[in-house]
Amino acid sequence: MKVVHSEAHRAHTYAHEVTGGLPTRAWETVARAEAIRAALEAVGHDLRAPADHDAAAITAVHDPAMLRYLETAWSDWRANGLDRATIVPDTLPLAGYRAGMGAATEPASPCGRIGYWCFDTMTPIVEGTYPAARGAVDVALSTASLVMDGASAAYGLCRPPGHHAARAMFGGYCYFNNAAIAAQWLVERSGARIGVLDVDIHHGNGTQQIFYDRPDVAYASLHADPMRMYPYFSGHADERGAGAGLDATFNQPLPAGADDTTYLRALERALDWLLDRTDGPLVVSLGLDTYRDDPIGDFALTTPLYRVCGARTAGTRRPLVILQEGGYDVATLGENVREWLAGVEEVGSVEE
Ligand code: SP5
Ligand code: ZN
Repeated sequence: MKVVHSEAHRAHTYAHEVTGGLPTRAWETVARAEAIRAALEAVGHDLRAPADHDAAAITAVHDPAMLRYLETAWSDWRANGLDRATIVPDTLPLAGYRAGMGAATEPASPCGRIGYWCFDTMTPIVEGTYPAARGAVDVALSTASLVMDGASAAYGLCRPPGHHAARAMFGGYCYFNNAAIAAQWLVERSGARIGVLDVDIHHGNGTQQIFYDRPDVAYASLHADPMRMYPYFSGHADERGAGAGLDATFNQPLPAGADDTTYLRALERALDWLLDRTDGPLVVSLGLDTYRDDPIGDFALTTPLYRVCGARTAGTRRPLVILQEGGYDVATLGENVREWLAGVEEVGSVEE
């Protein structure tokens, strides 16, 4: 299979994220993407670098002011004499802050700006973050191009991931929403109704928010019930879209300990639902944090199931734009991605 990956992610590196107010080890690491790349190279996948893309594809789904923020955050921080390895917010504009008073405006202070755009404390900005995030978007768009040019499936090794980034907010290790940017790009070029299948263990709040009121991109997600897991505030079964987008969002929150059988049944429901509502390519937000040993997940999936999941997804016979999201057990991450892609290839009609 054609695989797109970029070296730019390597400069997006930091030792700690902040959880519960304390510095804790960073889960979203350089080693994750390197493990995937090595595992795919070892079995002969066809790796290539992405093409550069300009910002128009980003501002098609994100607030241009958020792009400007991410582009300037580091230099602004340094220009203000703030000397630290990473930027993390400490003051956040919750809905209640300005309830009944109109929206907040972006402050001038670097400490205020990060809280205005970033919704959690585990998505640090370092010097290499912006180039890495742009590189991940390039990976997603180059992967989508391969599919528009006729590939039945292609895989983009996006890092940082994207599905928690909303139109005007980032977080959850995500800066730009790679999958949403690819889906929007596919809508514009194919004129088809596009599906997004999100199998990361965390609800893709950003992708859902971006397309919530739109009928032309259908979003289906299987994830840990937000009552118990990050991102906590979205992903309930009664969130089904709004306005013209009503019934174009499908959430299946799953219990702790969800096993292969439970999961596969939910996946099949999501695929049937997507087939009914779309007629073009599927974008897959591929998270492997559903794996039994994932350090931040609580599902019980096994490596052989990933091959079955890839095969069932390819069984839709829709072109697949497969983009990397989460997955934090570095020891098994490469083989779990490899197995998912092997399942896709097993169904056939994937050239080379
Ligand atoms: C793309 C993606 O998967 N983002 C996920 C962000 C989730 N961050 C929550 C991390 C919480 C870590 N808690 C540690 C629990 C140890 N058992
Ligand atoms: Zn995740």
